[in-house]
Amino acid sequence: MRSNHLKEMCQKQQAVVNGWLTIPSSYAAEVMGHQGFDAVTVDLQHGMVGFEQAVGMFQALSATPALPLARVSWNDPALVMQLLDAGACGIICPMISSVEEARSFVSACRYPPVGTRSFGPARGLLYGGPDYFEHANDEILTFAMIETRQGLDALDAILAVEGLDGIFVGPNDLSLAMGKAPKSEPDDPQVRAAIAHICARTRARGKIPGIFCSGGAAAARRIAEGFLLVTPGNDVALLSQAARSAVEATRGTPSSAKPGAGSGY
Ligand code: 3PY
Ligand code: MG
Repeated sequence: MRSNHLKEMCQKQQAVVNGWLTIPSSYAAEVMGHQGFDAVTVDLQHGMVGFEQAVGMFQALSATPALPLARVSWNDPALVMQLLDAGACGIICPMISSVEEARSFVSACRYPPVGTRSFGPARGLLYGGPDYFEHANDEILTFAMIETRQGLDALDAILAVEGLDGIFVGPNDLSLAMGKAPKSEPDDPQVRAAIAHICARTRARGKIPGIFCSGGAAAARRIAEGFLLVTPGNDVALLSQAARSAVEATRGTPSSAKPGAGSGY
C-alpha cells in the first residue's frame, strides 16, 4: 500500500502542512494538491462538497504529491467507510465529545477484528495498491476533533482510545463551546489556554496534535507551539485574499470587498 508519509513526518516531529478544500471542484483540488501541501483535506462538513464530488476531488489529488484526507460531516460510520473506500488516507471527525464517540469513529476506520469497517475498498485498491487490506489498519489516520465542552473535559480518556492517531482542534467551535464568539485565531485567554492544553496532552500521549488556522503566519505560530498538523486557512480564504489583493494592487486603493466575503471560516 502507498505509504502514509504523514505518519512518518509526525514521528520525526516534522509538521504536516494540510490544505483544506471547500469548493466542490476536482480542478481546484488538483491545483491545491500541486502547491506543496503534504496533505489536502476535502471538507464534507462545512464545505460545499457532497460524496460524489469528493470522489472526483480525491481522483484529482491522486495525481499530486499531497495525501488526500477528508473531514466527515458527522460521526457517521456509513460516510466514514464510504470516504475511506473512495481513497481517503485519513479521516477528521468533528464534534467528538466522549470516549464512546471516539471508539465508534475509530472502529469505523479499522477492519475486523480491530474494528467494524466493512470490506470493499474500491478506490483504496486503485490509489492505495493491491495490498491495501493488509496495511489499511496501520496506514489510515484517524483524527478526533475536540471542539465541544464535553470533548475538552473527556480529552484524556479520548486520547487513550486505541487506534486514535491524533486530535484536530476546531478553534471556532471550541470558542463557542467556551461561551465566546467563534474565531479561527482565538484571542480569548481561556480558549488559548484550552488549545495549549489540548496540544500538550496530545503530545504527551505520543499522538498528533492538529489544528485549523486562520492563515500561513498563524499556522507557523501553531507549529512553534508544538502542533504537528496545521491547516493554513481554507481554499475560499486563500482565493479571496489573493483576489482582493490583486484588485487592490490594480486600483492602488483599498478593496471594496463585501465584509465577510473572504473569511471562508
Ligand atoms: C472549527 O474551527 O470549529 C472548525 O471546525 C474548523 O473548520
Ligand atoms: Mg468545527
